[in-house]
Parts: sequence; structure tokens; C-alpha cells
Amino acid sequence: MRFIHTADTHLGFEFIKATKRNSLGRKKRADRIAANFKAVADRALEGRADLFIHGGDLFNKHYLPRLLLEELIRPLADLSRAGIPVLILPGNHERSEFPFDLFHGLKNLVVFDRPKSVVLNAGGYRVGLAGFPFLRDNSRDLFTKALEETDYRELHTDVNFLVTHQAFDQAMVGPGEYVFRSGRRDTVDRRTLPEVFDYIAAGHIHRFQVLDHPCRPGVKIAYPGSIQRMSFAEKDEEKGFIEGELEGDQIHIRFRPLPAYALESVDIAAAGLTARELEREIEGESWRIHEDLIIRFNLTGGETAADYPDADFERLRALLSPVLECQFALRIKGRWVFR
Ligand SMILES: [Mn+2]
Repeated sequence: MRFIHTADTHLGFEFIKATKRNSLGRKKRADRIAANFKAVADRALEGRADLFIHGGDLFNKHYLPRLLLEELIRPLADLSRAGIPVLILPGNHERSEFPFDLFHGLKNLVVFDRPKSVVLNAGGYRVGLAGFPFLRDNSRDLFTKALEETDYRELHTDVNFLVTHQAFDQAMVGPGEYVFRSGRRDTVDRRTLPEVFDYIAAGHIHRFQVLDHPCRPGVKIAYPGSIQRMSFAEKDEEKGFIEGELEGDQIHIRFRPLPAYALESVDIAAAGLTARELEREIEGESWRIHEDLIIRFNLTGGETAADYPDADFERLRALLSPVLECQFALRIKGRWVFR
């Protein structure tokens, strides 16, 4: 029984309410993300996977236009048409729910839009799958209750998967290697995972990692991570998805990498410079340019906007035009202000 496990695909990445600035760059990143998602689905089609599991955060925002949503889920529709069962749940970026009729008409597609469990015949096994939407508040205390509501105890199957979008203790994120510790309200203690589950198909944590079960050796709590570097905090992380196989009673998994663009940030002490001087500084960084790069210039040294040169940022961006995205961030009163 072969399965694909992905998560945190953040489709519709181009949609942000906050800023219209450099929307072209943002769109180019979104296209790379969508291409990686298609690559994951294509792998399932080519490898004739028996299951396709998405651990949540399919979309980047909950307010995407309907037409865009329908276009973005095309890879899932392809899997559905090919007869590959798709299991999916809404994460925090979907605010724990999908538009109620988005997946209507797609066969072989199970949405954990409320706590539930299903049994599927896949690759010669009877596979039980339980899941529920992202728990927004106090997952520490509400996890067990949500799990009970799935009726997973009624599963009488060969193997059981839990699909979930939560942080488990010992999960690690960010360049500072931050570790979620047991006891936090937003963290589920791994010891609360019932022993009937053989594989925990998790999402939420953007770095690929596999945690063990403290009481049941061999059970994997797996985060495939995001399919592309969604933020600068992920700039050194390899990106990809999980391919798994159940043989006998053993589950083997491996990480399959996907192409990832590069992110670099450059600090420039820009307070007091003239616009021409800033332009020269930025031209001096042009050796960095390549078309798989997101570059962010941190302009520092000032207290107010007036301390920085009145530069034409659109023109500066045009100088660096082959890059995927170019960001200018001014340090003003201890905050980053984007131009
Ligand atoms: Mn996410």
C-alpha cells in the first residue's frame, strides 16, 4: 500500500490583504508553489499511489475568490478522477473550514470538515483514517475530545492513520531551532496519542521532521513540511513531501525533495544616504541576482521615514528584475515597513 503525504501547500499565496506592493513578485512565488503542488499530485498519479493525504493548510487564506479556488484544486480533481482516494482537512490558514461545497462532485475525496473516521480499501489493506479540523485554541486540552468525536474506537481495521494539523511536543521550527514543549496551550503532548494509530499524518509545522511516539516505538508522527519556502524563517530548509509504503505491518517512509527557490536578505545602513547613493549600494548587490531568488533589502539606521532617501523603489526593483521577488523593508520605530 503506497501513499503520498503532503501538507502546508498554501495555494493562493499571491492573495494578501495587507499590501499591493510588488504583487508581480508575489504572484511569481505563488506560481512556483502551485507548480510544486502539481508535482506532488503527479507523483501520486505516476506512482499509482493508493492514498493521497493532505495534512492541512491547502490554501494560504480563507477568503480566496471562488474561481481561483476551483483552479487551485485542479490537481486534487485529477487524483479524484484517477480513482486515488484523497484525504484532506482544513488548517489554521483556512480558519478550520473550507467553503462547504468546494469539493462537491469529486469522488474518492474525504474532507475532515468535522471529527470523523473512514475505512478505505487501499492496496490490499483495510485502512482506517481519522481526522478533524485544526483546533484553533487550546489544542493541549481539546485534542483528546476531538479525537473521541471521530469514533476511531469503532475502526476495526488492519492499519490506522490519524490526519491532523497541530503542533506536537518536540516539533522544531525556524532558524533558531525553536522547540514546541509539552504544556503549551497550542501543543499536543505525544503521549496523548492513542496506540491504535500506526501513522500520524501531520501538518502545520513547515519543516520536514519525523517524531517518535514516546510509548509506542515504531509509530511515526510525520510532518512533510511545506512544499516551498513560505517565509524567510524557512530559507535554509529543504522542501518536499513524504512517500510512504505499508508492507506487512511496517510503514516505511522517505522524503522526496521538490525544487525550492532561494531567499537572501541584505542589510544596508541607508539612513542619511541620497537616493543616488542608495541606488549605487543596491547596484553593488546585483551580482546576487538570479531568477530563483527572493531578495529582501533591510534598510536600517533611521527612526522615521524621513531619515531614509526618497528613492523610487519601483525603479530599483526594475534594476533587479530577473529575481522572483524583491522586497524593501525600512526600519522605522522598531518595525519593518515595506516599500
Ligand atoms: Mn502552514
